[in-house]
Amino acid sequence: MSIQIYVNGQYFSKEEAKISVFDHGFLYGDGIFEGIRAYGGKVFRLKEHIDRLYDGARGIMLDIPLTKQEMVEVVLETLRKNELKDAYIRLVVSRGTGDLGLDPRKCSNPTVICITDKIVLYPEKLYNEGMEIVTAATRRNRPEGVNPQMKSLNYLNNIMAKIEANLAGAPEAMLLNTEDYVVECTGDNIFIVKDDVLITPPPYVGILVGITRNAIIELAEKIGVKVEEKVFTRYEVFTADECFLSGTAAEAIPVVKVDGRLIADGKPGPVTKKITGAFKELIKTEGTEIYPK
Ligand code: PXG
Repeated sequence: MSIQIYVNGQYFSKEEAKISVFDHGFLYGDGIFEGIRAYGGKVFRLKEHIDRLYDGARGIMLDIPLTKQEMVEVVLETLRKNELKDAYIRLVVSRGTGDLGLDPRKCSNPTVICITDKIVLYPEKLYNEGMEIVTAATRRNRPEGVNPQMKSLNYLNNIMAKIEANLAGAPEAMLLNTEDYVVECTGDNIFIVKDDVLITPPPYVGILVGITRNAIIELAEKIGVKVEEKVFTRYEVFTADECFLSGTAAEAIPVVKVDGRLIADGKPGPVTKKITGAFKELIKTEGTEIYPK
């Protein structure tokens, strides 16, 4: 059976789900999106994802034609139509169909899309043994421009860094901001551990404030790991005791080598293991039921 995709209130097969070539999401990357996960029939932190979507819409002055509650229903209904319990969910809201000019006033109806599908993860080996990442020469775009806090459809900054990762044969690339501080990776937030303190960059340096990142900060505090949101440099990653990445797709994944430098002994560390384990428990217990009893 082909998957059913929500487009502006109707469901279409993968082959039939289409948008206009005049959609400004396509022409200009004018829009926003979300990547969400469902585990065992429960959608993880759905409210937080919907809130971030609507915050991004406010940032680009896009009026989403649905209430937040209606958007929640779109997500749940699309999952039900596809009979999914474990899934990756992609919400996209674009400016909609306009003319060839930039002016968003020419776009009267935003396009709303919800795609739900099975998830493809990093290979299991990377979770057990950790992965190797590289620093991209491409810098994270400045918050004064397209603020990284908005999950905008303009992902070229991240894609260019991803190409650098691909060229280096690494699954992820670490990005610095224009002040040389580490900010995040192309599709993941970054954490280091130094002297038993968990450190991650603060939002203002230019990161997507990850839903997974926030969950990990909460978990760490709960299990007695001290957390600090502060800036750090590439050198502090090389000399960290531990490093890991977080994201909806990747969950929490250890990093054991950066630009050829082993992190400590090159094995996933104890804090990383504790947090990864706690996160695996959290996703089992928490979430919005797709099929309420
Ligand atoms: N930073 C960036 C730039 C992201 O795009 C995260 C951090 C993690 O945020 P969450 O809320 O998911 O914990 C993301 C999320 C992919 C892919 O293919 C990843 C994301 C978006 C789209 C695709 O890996 N990112």
